[in-house]
Amino acid sequence: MKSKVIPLPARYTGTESVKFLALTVVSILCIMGVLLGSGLMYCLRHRSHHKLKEKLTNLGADATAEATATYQELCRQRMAVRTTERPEPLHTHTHTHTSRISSVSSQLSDGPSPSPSARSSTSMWSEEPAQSNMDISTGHMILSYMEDHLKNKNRLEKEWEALCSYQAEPNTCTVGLKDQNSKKNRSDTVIVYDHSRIALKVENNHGNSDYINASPIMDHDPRNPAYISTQGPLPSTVADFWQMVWESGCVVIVMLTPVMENGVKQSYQYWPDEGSNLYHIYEVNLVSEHIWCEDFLVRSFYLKNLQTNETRTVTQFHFLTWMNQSVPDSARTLLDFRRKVNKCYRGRSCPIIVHCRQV
Ligand SMILES: *[C@@H]1O[C@H](CO)[C@@H](O)[C@H](O)[C@H]1NC(C)=O
Ligand SMILES: *[C@@H]1O[C@H](CO)[C@@H](O)[C@H](O)[C@H]1NC(C)=O
Ligand SMILES: CC(=O)N[C@H]1CO[C@H](CO)[C@@H](O)[C@@H]1O
Repeated sequence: MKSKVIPLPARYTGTESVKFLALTVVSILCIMGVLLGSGLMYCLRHRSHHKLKEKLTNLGADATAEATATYQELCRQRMAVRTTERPEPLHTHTHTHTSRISSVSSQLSDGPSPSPSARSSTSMWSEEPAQSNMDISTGHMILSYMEDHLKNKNRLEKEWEALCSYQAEPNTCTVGLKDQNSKKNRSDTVIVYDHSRIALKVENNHGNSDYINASPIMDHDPRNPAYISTQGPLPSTVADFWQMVWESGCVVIVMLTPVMENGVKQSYQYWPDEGSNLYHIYEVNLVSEHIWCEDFLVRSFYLKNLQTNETRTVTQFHFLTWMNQSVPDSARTLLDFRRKVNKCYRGRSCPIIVHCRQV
């Protein structure tokens, strides 16, 4: 029995081992191919990353401004992999470019909001909608734009001068200059154009007027403004202001000036210190005041129309350190502020009312 059985498995094993050998060789070739391919890809990506980093470093040597350094830092972080769940040092991520793309979609979904103390530089960009499109080629584009600016140092200034001499057409301000309206302007240099102003409902106005110094700013929808820019309310226009908030359906107010600066009033405080205040038929209740950092805070108001008994919650984002005739110290803080506003506003279609002192 044994002598008959043994040759069979032996023959069988023989053909099998040839098959196995062939299979092994093929698999090894395949694996080597894959390894080579991915190695090549890694090298290419690494090189392009490296080039970019070199460019960034060169830029740094070139430009002295602190703003440039901040920008570089932001760019670097942008290029780096950010998985907010893994707060590891940034530089360890720089080469795992491929995993970044897959992680982007997960970041876009509404994750838990970062706590105020966790204002890490990486989380700062994570909720930007533009994120999904930001890749290495966009990075290159931004860089070349910046390089261009560094080469033509006065280009920005020229653009600014051109912008300042620009006059919109038509540019009449007859409504804002009327006797009964001019006292409602904070300054005679910044008055709404007749063709683009917010008109209040006369029947709901305490002075039977439709005038407020405020302009709609359109984005993609020509019928509904994305923003309304206005002046910091005066004591005499605060009821008009809340009427505009009510009638425009606004739920987010962005205030970019401190109330007081060097003893000079920048804007009338149009909300109560605590409890509620009545401005004509608009009752404003201060619900909460959340001091996010020394640069900005967030207030929540309960707004009630006493004529209809309807109510609404309004959130005010108040930036405290953008001083008169200057720019904010930290671009990062301003971007952080902007991100908070966008996050609160996301998915809504009503205009954001934004004001500093004059507009
Ligand atoms: C609003 O509420 C008050 C008090 O509850 C009531 O007297 C009044 O009739 C209400 N007005 C409307 C328009 O519902
Ligand atoms: C703004 O700053 C300028 C110059 O620093 C000053 O003359 C002016 O009075 C300031 N205005 C207000 C409203 O603080
Ligand atoms: C408060 C106030 O009256 N502000 C100004 C509004 O605009 C006119 C000119 O149209 C100025 O004279 C006012 O001082």
